[in-house]
Amino acid sequence: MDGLDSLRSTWLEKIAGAADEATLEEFRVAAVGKKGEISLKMRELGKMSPEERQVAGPALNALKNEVNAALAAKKAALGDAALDERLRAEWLDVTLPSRPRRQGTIHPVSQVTEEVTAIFADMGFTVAEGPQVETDFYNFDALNIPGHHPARAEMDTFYMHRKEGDNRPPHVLRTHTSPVQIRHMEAHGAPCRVIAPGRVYRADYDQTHTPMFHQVEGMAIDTDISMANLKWVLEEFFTAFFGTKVRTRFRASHFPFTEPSAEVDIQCSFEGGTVKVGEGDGWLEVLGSGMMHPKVLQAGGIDPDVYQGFAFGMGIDRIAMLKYGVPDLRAMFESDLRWLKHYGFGALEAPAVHSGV
Ligand code: 2U9
Repeated sequence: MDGLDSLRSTWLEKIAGAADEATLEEFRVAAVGKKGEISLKMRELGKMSPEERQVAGPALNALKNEVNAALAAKKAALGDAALDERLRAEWLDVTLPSRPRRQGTIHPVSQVTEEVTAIFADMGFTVAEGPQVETDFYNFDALNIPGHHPARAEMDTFYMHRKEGDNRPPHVLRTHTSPVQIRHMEAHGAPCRVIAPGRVYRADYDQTHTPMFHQVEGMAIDTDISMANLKWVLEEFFTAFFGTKVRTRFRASHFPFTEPSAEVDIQCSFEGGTVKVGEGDGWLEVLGSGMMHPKVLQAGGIDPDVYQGFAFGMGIDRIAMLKYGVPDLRAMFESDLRWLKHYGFGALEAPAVHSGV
């Protein structure tokens, strides 16, 4: 049969030069597919004489086998090359350090709230929370601050808007966390030991006041509670909080919700413009306190003839500034990222009272 040699060399060359699997498939169809060049040649065998067929048949079969083998070999080679290319392109170094990600910090107020909570928890105090929008009953009346009392005006209260004709008593933004404790007494009764940390609001803005600030108040109610217990708890608290023995000084004072009442100073030194707590012979006022007024116990549903309690309140922001050297109260709540990066704590590096850091 004529032309088998050139057919062989044409197809073997084309197959060897196929750049990808799609081209190879085109060649397969054109060579050995149903209407391919070699298949058409095989059909010609029928028209031949038996002698001619005996020569041409095996030769064509051999050619077809050879082309099929070349196709298979090329297909495998192209597959290997494609895999090599993927492995090269998709290579990944899993040992590389990750890209830096912006991370937030723990605000000093959050940090100090955690510390305060941990210290009081050690002394058996639980944490209570309550609404920031309060009725004037819980914020004032229950705390022995009646309508005409100057403390209502003194506290620079934010009143919630009322529609005209709505004559319900006003809601206020709580001016202290004391209402939380009234609600706690109502719900749980006595005896109890509880602290109430949280946001409070007063319409006041200057170097040492922001309209929103943070307080922690606490109370302990039982049948044999006295000012002595109060003094011990507060000294224990300040000593743990500042990590050094801190003495306290009680000065007689007046609050509507406590009787007797005392303002509490902590021992400190003022040298070179810095305040150091727990040393020197200076005093710094940080806290108000006293024995809970019988009327306040009564408002919380507790019998003042059976129970007494001490109560105290202090500004979290102020003790945070003292402990961590924050100079300006107002910057605390400006959400300046540079300030937060400087004064904030890394989530994994925050000092913990229990780890002694
Ligand atoms: C109940 C009864 C009594 C909490 C108290 C103070 C005194 C006080 C101030 C400290 C600095 C507020 O953040 S501050 O401006 N607080 O002087 N707080 S006695 O007495 C209570 C609380 C709840 C039921």
